[in-house]
Amino acid sequence: MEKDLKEIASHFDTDAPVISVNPLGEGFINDTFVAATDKGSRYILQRKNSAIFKDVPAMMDNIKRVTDHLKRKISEAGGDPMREAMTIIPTRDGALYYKNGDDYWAMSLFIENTRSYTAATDPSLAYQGGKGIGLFQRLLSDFTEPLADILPGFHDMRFRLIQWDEAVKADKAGRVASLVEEIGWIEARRDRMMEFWKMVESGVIPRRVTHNDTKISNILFDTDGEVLCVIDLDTVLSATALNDFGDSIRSYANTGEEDDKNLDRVSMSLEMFRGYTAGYLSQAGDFLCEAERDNLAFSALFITYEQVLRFLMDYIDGDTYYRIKYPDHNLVRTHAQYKLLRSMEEQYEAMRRTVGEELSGR
Ligand code: GN1
Ligand code: MG
Repeated sequence: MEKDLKEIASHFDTDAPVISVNPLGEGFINDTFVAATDKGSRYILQRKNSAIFKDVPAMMDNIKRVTDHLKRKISEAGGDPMREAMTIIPTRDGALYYKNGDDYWAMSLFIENTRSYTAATDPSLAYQGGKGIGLFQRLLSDFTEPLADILPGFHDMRFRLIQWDEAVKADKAGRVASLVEEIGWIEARRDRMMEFWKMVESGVIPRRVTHNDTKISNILFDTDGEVLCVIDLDTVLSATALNDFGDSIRSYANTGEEDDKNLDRVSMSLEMFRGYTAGYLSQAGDFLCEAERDNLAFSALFITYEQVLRFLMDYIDGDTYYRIKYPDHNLVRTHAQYKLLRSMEEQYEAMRRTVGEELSGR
């Protein structure tokens, strides 16, 4: 395996020969490795999941155009484009990916001397994360060339509910009969979720270039705690900015793990919510329209609901999408995310108030 991985890495335009390749991180979708050269330089090597990303070339083209734009803007503002944005490393033939059999591989520069987290440890970290995503969206607010829609229907509630209805009907893994209560959680909220989604469909809530997978592990922080760089750009798409905000809250403000078996640990921390909101608005406050501001708090409920739906749907389908570590992992994830959703619902008025305070305090 190591030998094959080195062979794969050798196709990319690294500054020196790669001498080792080791696994990194815990992604649910792609396989990620660190490749090191005999000069000491390091690179991220990824096998993209082509069952999920059906058009890896178009995805890599999106990422390249977005990172080029970010780098231009970062340089103009006097920042360091090699540390504050991802750098895609092409193959020696100048392609953005290397195809080996059915597998697509891509490489980027490893950004040294950074910190990453799987959970927010204090509100100032949440503030920095919010600032990072707000800045990411702001720097891309003048990116006007269309991006390829490489994941049709990704955060589209109408599409997700169609998929959901089909999954429940097909009952591929024979699990539906045991999931009456969980299925009820989805059904009870579908109208409210569609009410929100219709505002996106009608354009009342605009589409922008957004990240679409803003959990805390997808941001690198500097060693002094400042936000540095947004990574994992596979899902960069034209979508609502609220998806990014909501998905961040789902991640930063959860007092437990995404797949916590101990539901007593899971709740939404209003303090983390405030921290993230303040950081996000420090960058995004000026470009968000009225309807976006008004729905910031709701977007956290929306994306958490979507995540309950996606984990449960994958469990119903027989675990074909998300990588699982044990047989009922997707059901455990479903329960943990539902507990988080309930906690958000209980605190919804306080969340709205907090957004209002942070907006007026700017
Ligand atoms: C997946 O692969 P990873 O961990 O970055 C998923 C996200 C989910 C997330 C749940 C393309 O992200 O949408 O929110 O898991 N990515 C895709 O943690 O489906
Ligand atoms: Mg991802």
